[in-house]
Amino acid sequence: MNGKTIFITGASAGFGAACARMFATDGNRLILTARRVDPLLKLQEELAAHSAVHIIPLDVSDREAVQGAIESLPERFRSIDVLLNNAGLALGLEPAHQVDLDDWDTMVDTNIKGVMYCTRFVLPGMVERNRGHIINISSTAGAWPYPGGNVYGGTKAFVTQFSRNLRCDLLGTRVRVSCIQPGMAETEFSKVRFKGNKEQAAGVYQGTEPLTAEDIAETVRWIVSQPPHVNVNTLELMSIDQAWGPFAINREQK
Ligand code: NDP
Ligand code: 8X3
Repeated sequence: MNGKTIFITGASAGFGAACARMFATDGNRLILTARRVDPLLKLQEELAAHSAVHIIPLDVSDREAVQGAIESLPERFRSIDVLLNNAGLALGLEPAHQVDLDDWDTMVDTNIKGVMYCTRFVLPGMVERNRGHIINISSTAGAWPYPGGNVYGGTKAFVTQFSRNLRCDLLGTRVRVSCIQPGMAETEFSKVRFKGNKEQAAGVYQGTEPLTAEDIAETVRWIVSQPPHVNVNTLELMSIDQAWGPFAINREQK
C-alpha cells in the first residue's frame, strides 16, 4: 500500500499519530489534522524523510472549517484515497443524572458531527473518482453498554451504524467503508476523559496489557491493504485482558 493520499483527523496523539507513522513509512502522502498544531508540526518533521505531509489545524466540530480545509487542499493532496475519521473523545464517567451537559454537547459535536462533516465534504470526490476508503473509529462502547458510558457510547453507536448506512448508499461504487471498534487502548484517551487527572487515567490500565495505538494502526493497515473488491465492514478488537461482565442486578433487601 503506497502512493495514496490519506486524510487523518485527530493525528496529534494516540491512534491518529500511530496511523500517520504507519502510512508514512508505507510511502503515502498525508494530510494530518487536529486542534493542537505543535504535535502536528513535530510529526511533520519526524515523517519528512518518508512522506509529503500537509498539516491543517482543524476542529472537526466546526462545519465551515472542515469545508474550508477540504476545499482549499493543495492540488497534490486533493484526491483523497483514505479518510480516517479518528478524532474523538470521551468526557467524564458520571451517571446521566449528574453529568455536565457541556460534556455531552462536546462529545456529540466531535464524535458525531465531526464524522458527518468530514465524510460529507470528502465523499463527493471519492464517488466522482469511483475509488476511496472511509475508515471510521467507533468503539466497543458503541456496541456494549457500561455505567457512565451514556452519551460516549451513544456517539460510537452512531459511528457504527453510520458506517453501515454509508455502505448502503455507496453500493455500486468502488468506495469502501470500514468501521473499527477497539476496546481499552492506552493513549491520551483516559487523560482527556478524566480531565487531566493522570492517576485516575493510569488506573484504567493498571495491571493490564491494553491495546496500543500501534495495534490499531496495524489493523488499519490490514483493512486498507485488502484487495479492492473486499470491504471489511466492522472489526472489533480487545486486549486479551478485557472481556464482558455479567448483567448487573439490583438486589433490594426483602
Ligand atoms: P487520544 O486522546 O490519544 O487522541 C484523540 C485525538 O482526537 C487527538 O489527536 C485530538 O487532537 C483529536 N481531537 C479531539 N477532539 C477533536 C476535535 N474537536 N477536532 C479535531 N481533533 C480532535 O485518543 P485515542 O487515540 O485513543 O482516540 C482516537 C479515537 O479512538 C477516538 O475517536 C476515540 O473515541 C476512539 N477510541 C479510543 C479507545 C481507547 O481506549 N483509547 C478505544 C476505542 C475507541 P487535539 O486535541 O489536538 O484536537
Ligand atoms: C474507548 C473504550 O471502554 O473506555 O472507546 O469506552 S472505553
